[in-house]
Amino acid sequence: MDYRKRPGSLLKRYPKNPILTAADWPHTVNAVFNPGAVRLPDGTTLLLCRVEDQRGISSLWVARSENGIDAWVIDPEPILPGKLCPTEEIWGAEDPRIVWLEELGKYAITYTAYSPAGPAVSLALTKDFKKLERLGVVVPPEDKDAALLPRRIHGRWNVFHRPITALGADIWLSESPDLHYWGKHQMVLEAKRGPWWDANKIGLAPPLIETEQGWLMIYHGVRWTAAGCIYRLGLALFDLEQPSRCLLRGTEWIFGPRESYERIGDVSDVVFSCGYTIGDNGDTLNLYYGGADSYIALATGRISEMLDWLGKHRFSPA
Ligand code: M1P
Repeated sequence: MDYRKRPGSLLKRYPKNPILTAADWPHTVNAVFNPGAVRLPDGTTLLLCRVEDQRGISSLWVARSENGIDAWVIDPEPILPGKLCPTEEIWGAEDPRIVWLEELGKYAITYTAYSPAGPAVSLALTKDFKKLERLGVVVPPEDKDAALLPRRIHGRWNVFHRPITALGADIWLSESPDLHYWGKHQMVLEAKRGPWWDANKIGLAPPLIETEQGWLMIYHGVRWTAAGCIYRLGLALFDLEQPSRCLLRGTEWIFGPRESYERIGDVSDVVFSCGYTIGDNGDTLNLYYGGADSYIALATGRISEMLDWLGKHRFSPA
């Protein structure tokens, strides 16, 4: 019996998970996980999958499906790092987040560019997931888990990201007038301390979701145990016009490793999400996530229920 099965979960797993694995790739790879996601104008779901080869280097591959569940068609080549690999990503590209920028008519892909200098956040723009316009490193190492907001706020672009500082691994926000020069860096969500599920290390999961109540953030929290880390997902809400201002933070995690494809893999006990699509009703959230750094899985929930839950499970610092 699985004692962790709990009724009323905010996110329901697709029963035939995992939906994509290394076995789906046209050649031998080690693992397929942590995809960015977007629904294209024709309704197709596009996943930008992190594919780790048998050297240990990751690249980003486009996979498309009409229903977002199965019959994935995988591009013949990775889109990143690409043939002209810049030095900041000679150890690969990882964990992409995709946001549609209406003002530019382009998708922004923020991803971890990995090199001997450490992981950094890089930004590329694309209209079609074929040609890329590289803007390069946005914030230097050590930093990752980044996503833009989809529109300017008071004339500025905003990027959430997760640097490692003397204080630890917390979520920060930076602003830019032009997507090239970034400043006004500030910490916006601090990892807790002590026994909490989100103590010591947190990071942005997929891009934030714009709602009438604020920017809904799904973030991962890392619990360190004697047996290793447990990566789980929780919720927070940020002010629409002042996105550095956290309005609500949930007390408990809402989704954690439970099934074998989340519990057993290259890194066990990990659920790690970089992307979602939203259904035509504007409320259904299809959350794509990596299980155990090995597989891609899908869970579905409702944004409205997440907001209700957050109002009832708000964290108040003691
Ligand atoms: O192994 C779990 C995750 O570890 C890293 O995430 P973070 O630095 O936020 O803890 C990343 O390498 C991620 O890809 C991986 O899933």
